[in-house]
Amino acid sequence: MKIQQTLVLIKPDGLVKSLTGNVITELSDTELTIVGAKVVQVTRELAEEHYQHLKEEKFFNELIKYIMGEYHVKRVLALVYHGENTIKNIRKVVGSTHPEKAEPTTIRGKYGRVTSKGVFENVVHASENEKEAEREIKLWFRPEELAYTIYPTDTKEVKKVEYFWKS
Ligand code: DAT
Ligand code: MG
Repeated sequence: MKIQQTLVLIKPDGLVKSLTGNVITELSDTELTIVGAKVVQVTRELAEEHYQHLKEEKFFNELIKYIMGEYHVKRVLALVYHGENTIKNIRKVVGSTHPEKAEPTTIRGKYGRVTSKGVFENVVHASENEKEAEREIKLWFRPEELAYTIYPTDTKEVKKVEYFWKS
């Protein structure tokens, strides 16, 4: 058994369809722990970096528009799950990439669809392997945003502007 962390994104179609509760419930069957969670407005830069391995695909532009929320709502919910064999366990509950080919009982099988433009609205993202999980978690989260991290961290002094609520 291997302790791993994995990045899960509830994509804009999942949020607009109010599927957050359903997705988290399905994922809680894996008995893994959430160690990070935040709502993110995805910039083009973040989207292109996240999906860099698909840059040459003909569906890349549509994919970037979809994850940036141009078809639904401009936010995603980013989560980091922690536990034994997290990557495989989560991918199993999430299902195959193509929603129509995903097992009907998986998240993508239940809630996903393919649009007439050919966009796979597959509700969630989940990291594929350990290397990708590490790359993605470090792309989406800062170390202090995680309750626990398995990757080494470092510190340095920085001059910082802090925001406060106006009184
Ligand atoms: P996964 O999200 O299952 O890891 P992936 O990394 O291969 O799959 O692709 C990332 C996303 O790109 C995927 O969730 C949906 C989209 N995608 C993949 N293949 C596609 C295709 N043939 N047509 C349209 N969109 C596709
Ligand atoms: Mg992938």
